[in-house]
Amino acid sequence: MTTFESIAPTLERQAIELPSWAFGNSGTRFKVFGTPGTPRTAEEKIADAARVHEYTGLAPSVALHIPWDEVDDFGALRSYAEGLGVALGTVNSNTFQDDAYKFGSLAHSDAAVRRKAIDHHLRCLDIMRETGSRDLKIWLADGTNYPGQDSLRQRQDHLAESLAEIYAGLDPEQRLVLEYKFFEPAFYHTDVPDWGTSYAQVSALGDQALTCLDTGHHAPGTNIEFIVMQLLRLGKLGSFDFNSRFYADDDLIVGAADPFQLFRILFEVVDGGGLDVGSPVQFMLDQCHNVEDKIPGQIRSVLNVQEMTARALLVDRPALDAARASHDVLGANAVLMDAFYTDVRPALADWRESRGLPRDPMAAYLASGTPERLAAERVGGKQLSWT
Ligand code: PSV
Ligand code: MN
Ligand code: MN
Repeated sequence: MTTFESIAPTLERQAIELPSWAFGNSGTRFKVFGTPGTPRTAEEKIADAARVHEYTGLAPSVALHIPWDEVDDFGALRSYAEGLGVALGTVNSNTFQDDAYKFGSLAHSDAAVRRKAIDHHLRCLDIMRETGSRDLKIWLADGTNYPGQDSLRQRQDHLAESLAEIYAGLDPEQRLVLEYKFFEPAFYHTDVPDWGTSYAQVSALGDQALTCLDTGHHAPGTNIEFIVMQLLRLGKLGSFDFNSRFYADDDLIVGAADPFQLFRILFEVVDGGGLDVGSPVQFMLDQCHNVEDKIPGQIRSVLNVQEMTARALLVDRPALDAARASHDVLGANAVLMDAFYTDVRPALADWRESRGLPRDPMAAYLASGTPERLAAERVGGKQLSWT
């Protein structure tokens, strides 16, 4: 039997990066609803992220999105964040909101558009030097809507050339992570639709280029944990964007739609060394809170990841190995399910308390008076949105 005490050191170093955009208003193409207390500046978003860390001890860094988090002085933003106990993390590029990118960005047929998109990424690398960030995360909206619209092959070649130029701009400690997504906003083809394409592209670049796996970016029924295993096995799993989905790229709270899937993913992470000291895997959330409050939404999210990580770590490894070796199919399955069905919440509450954190971070935050204070203070100015 695996004890909670034996898994505590691994839980202790768990870190989940929060996306700045989770604290802004968001919605669907039908409506973006405002929420009282929503940040109006990049600083206010970071302050909210720091609150999630203060209550959970799980979220020591916050990812930025450029230009959504554009400020005059990124060094000052870094000092501000550090003063609140969090670091600035992954920088996300954005080549999907500009008219110039109507037909693509890094994979566009026109060299002038590719130039503009490459320069944007090189500027992101400069920002990362000021913020102290390691990772440049690239998600591209590039693709086409109709068969024949553009050359699939040529776009892939252009993408490779563009990425090579960005890669050449990396400092030795910087990394490029290339995210894939099977559709949307393009509906016929997407230029980086799957892990294989991301893997092919980043492998051609070199060791500082890795793949980002967003859990919401797969077709229904995809065995995501298999992809996790394979990328870990190949040494190319750079980061996770955690969220959950019922239908498409829903960006709902991780572990909400399918906790068992999250468990299976984290079991493969544990198995593949993704939680070991020195692991290259960066754990991030990529979520939006359309109708629920944002800070509580992020608190719930990091706790969901922590709870499923604890369950995955509790798998009785010797018992599993023995069952597998003897081809005890149901026995092996039972070992996994026993861990999945273990309620780790009481042990986590005790452990949190022993580390000076609230037993119940959600209740503590809601009782703190902070939600009401933020709603009263943050009047005037323009609330920030996802876009
Ligand atoms: C768009 O699908 C997306 O949700 C990607 O997952 C990115 O990671 C995120 O936006 C931020 O650019
Ligand atoms: Mn993502
Ligand atoms: Mn997405």
